[in-house]
Amino acid sequence: MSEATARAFPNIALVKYWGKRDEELILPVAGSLSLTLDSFGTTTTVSADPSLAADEFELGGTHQHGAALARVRTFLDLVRARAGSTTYARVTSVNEAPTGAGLASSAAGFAALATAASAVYGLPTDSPALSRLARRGSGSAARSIVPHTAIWHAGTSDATCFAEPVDAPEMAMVIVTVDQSAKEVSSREAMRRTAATSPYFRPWCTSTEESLREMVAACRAGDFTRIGQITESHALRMHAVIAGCEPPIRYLRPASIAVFDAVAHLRERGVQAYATADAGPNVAVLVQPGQAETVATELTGVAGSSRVRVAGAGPGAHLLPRTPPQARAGDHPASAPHARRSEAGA
Ligand code: 2P0
Repeated sequence: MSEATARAFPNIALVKYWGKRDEELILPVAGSLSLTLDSFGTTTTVSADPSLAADEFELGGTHQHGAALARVRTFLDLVRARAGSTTYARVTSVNEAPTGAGLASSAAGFAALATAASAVYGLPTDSPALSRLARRGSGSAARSIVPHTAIWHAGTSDATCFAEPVDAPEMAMVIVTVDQSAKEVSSREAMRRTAATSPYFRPWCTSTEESLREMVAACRAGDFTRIGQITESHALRMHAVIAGCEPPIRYLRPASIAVFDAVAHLRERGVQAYATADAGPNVAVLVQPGQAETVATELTGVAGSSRVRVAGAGPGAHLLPRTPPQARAGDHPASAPHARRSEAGA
């Protein structure tokens, strides 16, 4: 096959990945667990073309240069080396995640790229193989290969380090955007600095494995309350180990903390909601699907949050049939992102 198109979605970690024990292979210091979303997908087409003198990468209609292009080329070099191919490719990607929404576009991006490139270059397309390959582009992409709830095993080698599904109750996320500006320190750089300078890094590694074991048990038991409690604690622990860096890094802003407080206030009123945040100021709130709209309404406008969106659990990365672009617009029609504008942000 000389051309393939794949689609993948971002994921939000309930037990976070923060730190690598192998930078080259992207092996994490501990396992993690996440919810793949049904919104803000990335669609990527890979076309192998013998006439190309180098790989090309277009994102959202703009030709990419510099670091973004280099990262895609490095990834395709790995694919070609495994496939025994010397043919370059044109990569065309469209990312539906709103800029600055705090949704990990690299996870969806490399999950879609791994899926499409594996089809084009004839690499294995089973889920563990795709997860291992996507991981080499961006660690969290290993989890976006998997639908709904994914556990990413830290493993002990490339072969044993991949994500797979884990049984869990139905869950949804309310995404609260409090700041749309780009983060000052990339998560890749911040992970390095955390490992090198934060005195809390060792306990972070051991306690994350413990949190993961507890989280898997809570997921299998369908214990949403315990899942939520671990989610919120683990997110704050990640921000604590990051804050311990030198020089320090602080991703949460006063507005982020205000959302955490609003979520705690909802719990006092009996609403099951638990906050988490990645390497940025925006907050994702874990809820049961039936309460997503209520929680979204309650959080709209908190601390000047500009947008509140609801996302459900979504599919793993998958190839799209070769159809004209118009027909693809209806992919996952039941899961279109629900966006609402707050009074404050409108
Ligand atoms: C996570 N994050 O578990 C954590 C929580 C951000 C905070 O995975 O260096 O972009 O490409 O492997 O995958 C972001 O890390 O980092 C991330 P690389 P990646 O979702």
